[in-house]
Amino acid sequence: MPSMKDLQGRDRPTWCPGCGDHGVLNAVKLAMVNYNIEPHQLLIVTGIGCGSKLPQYMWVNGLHTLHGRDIPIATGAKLANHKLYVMTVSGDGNTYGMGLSHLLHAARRNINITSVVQNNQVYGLTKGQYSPTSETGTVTKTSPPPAGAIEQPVRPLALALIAGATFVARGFAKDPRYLADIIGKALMHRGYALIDVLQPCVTFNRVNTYDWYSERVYKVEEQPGGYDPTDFAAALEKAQEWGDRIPIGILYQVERPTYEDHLPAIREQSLVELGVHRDMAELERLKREFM
Ligand SMILES: Cc1ncc(C[n+]2csc(CCOP(=O)(O)OP(=O)(O)O)c2C)c(N)n1
Ligand code: SF4
Repeated sequence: MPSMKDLQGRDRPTWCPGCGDHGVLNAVKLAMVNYNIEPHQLLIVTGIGCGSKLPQYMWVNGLHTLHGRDIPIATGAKLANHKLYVMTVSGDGNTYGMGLSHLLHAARRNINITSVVQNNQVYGLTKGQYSPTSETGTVTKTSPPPAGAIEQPVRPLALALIAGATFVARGFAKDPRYLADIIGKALMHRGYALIDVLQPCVTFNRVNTYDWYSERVYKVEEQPGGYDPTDFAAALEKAQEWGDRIPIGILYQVERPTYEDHLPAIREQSLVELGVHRDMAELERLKREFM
């Protein structure tokens, strides 16, 4: 079983002091400790953004890819080696902007990967422009006053549910233990899991602060009467609840065959285990036939 110390990276995070990404990093490491996942068993694929630097700061397999393209690359990795735990970690700009179509297709295919989205409602790395989850009216450098952002914000959890995700959850960076439990359960889940994380950007988002969230968040399983995470209608309602009260926890979890389950070639064995058979004579013959 790895310890938190084993997972310590060589580089120290360059995130701003107090950034919610520190909590997400702790939660990922804690999930690996609590669920006994060794570094070689997990691949973290990231896009581009402040939060996407996460695997650089811990001891794990990390793959830093193009902005918005972490999910298709994670999908390829999972199909090549379905015995690996595969997770994407990226910001809301990366995943709900350029990467949104990939998220929807991963959800409907039920690819067995987990996406952790650090949702700070701005573009952090490029200095605070509004993002797909910025509320209408949010004033930033790219959404100036008096109107601010003129679009409706993306509601990612509702979109993921409609697309067919089999695990849909929300965490809060201020509570890494609770988030770690959600991440661990998502990694153990067979199918596409989306975890939206409320991640305060202390430098560029002065509205959605730790205090702002603390006054609003509540855990779904602690609400009066409890909560049934297999109830799709209830999950869809919770996924759209945003304002005075914001639900966190596992909103939805059901079983459905994964994409890999439908592929006989890789169901039993990983492609990486098949080995490469190179018949050079046959290659020469093919070359002569087509060239
Ligand atoms: C194709 C492409 N478009 C735009 C950019 C510029 N860019 C880099 S990071 C970023 C946004 C980062 O915001 P987010 O994904 O929310 O992550 P955060 O920095 O907030 O963690 C953008 C637009 C890029 N690198 N590649
Ligand atoms: S700019 Fe925001 S998201 Fe980026 S490191 Fe600083 S606080 Fe975190």
